Amino acid sequence: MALVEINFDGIVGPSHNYAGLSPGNLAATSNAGLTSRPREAALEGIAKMRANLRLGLAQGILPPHDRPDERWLAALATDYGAAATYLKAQALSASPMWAANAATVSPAPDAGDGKCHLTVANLVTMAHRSHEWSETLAQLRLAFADAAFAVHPPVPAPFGDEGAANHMRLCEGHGAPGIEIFVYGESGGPFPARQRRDASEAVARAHRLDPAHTIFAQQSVEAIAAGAFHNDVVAVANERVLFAHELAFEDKAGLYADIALKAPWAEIVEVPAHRVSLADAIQSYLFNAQLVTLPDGAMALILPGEARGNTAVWSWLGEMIAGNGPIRRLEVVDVRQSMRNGGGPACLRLRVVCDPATVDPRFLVDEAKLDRLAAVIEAHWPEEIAIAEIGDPALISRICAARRALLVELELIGLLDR
Ligand code: SUG
Repeated sequence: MALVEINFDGIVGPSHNYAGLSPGNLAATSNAGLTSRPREAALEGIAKMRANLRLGLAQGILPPHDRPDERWLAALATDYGAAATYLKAQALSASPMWAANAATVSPAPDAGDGKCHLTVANLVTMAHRSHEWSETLAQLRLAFADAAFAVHPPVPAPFGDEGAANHMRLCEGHGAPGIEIFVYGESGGPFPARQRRDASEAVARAHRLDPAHTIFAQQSVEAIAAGAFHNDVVAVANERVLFAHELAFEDKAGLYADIALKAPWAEIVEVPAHRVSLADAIQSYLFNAQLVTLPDGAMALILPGEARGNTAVWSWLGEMIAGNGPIRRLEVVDVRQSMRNGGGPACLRLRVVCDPATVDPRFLVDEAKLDRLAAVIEAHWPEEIAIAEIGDPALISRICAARRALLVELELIGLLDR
């Protein structure tokens, strides 16, 4: 079977809320305190997956984590009842929905041992995300238990690693060997740089990548300062195309020269800052689109509605499509609830290039399964969470029951006993 790209979307958990936990993520901090709509959020995610299936793309899921994370609170010698309010919020966050931060993935053709490698991200920079890794590891070990895969535990602290959001792959076709670009940050701006070069280098070594086909590039300090807390807010790659903002990288000329050397067939589609400012790129999440290859070979950009709502972005995209570039089609999806926490279409998915027959089928979906998941969400997910409700025991039991119902539907109830 040929290798195909499967997008594994994080299902938005029943505890989705706006606690404003991520400094440097402007959407999350500016929406802090809003009332969230978990049911709507999860159904928006299901609708996005359905739309992608209808485009002929392969689709998988990663279920929500156990929230509140009592294991983490126990390690802090407390529990949900007794914990300080900020710890409650950090223990309850539905942040595992952003599957692009679950792991870094190197497909088999790039690895020295011919396996598809996944390294779980440690997410150590943000407290509410620092405890995701253990359940992510448990899920990935189940989903990718086949000998075709090697699933690695996270790089140790303090070397921050935020997974595929800071990693891009260029190749002539998904199943062909490619070059892998790891984008790291250096401190300097007002916000934390979440991806450390040491972590990226450790992941590349663990994945047995050929240094001749690997690039480490620094994200621009200016982009981080403007609110690009991950590279995937200012750049995205698919097969031979890199789609990036002019100000995404600290040493753009050096990176482009390295790409020309290591991947001479690559095409760079750059959006100039005089057409789309960094602020517009970040507000609209233009680059947090899913750049995908459709079954007919054409490339499509799956954009959040906010990109259509931004005049500078939409007019640039209109001209791009009218021209003769490699990206031929625009698809717009509504993931507004996730966007308010700084998570666009690309944040919600982890790309894995593999033979689908080697993946545990419980992690793959078709439309019929999505219908069943939507029914569980309709029946169990809270309609709203007001920020003052975060300590409410009735809400907590509802959140736990909702997740349990979903795991039963997915036949993944074993995840409860991890
Ligand atoms: O890590 N938001 C996430 C958004 C992650 C987006 N992912 C990618 N760009 N790939 C983050 O900042 C906000 C949660 C809160 O504040 O409750 C949050 O964690």
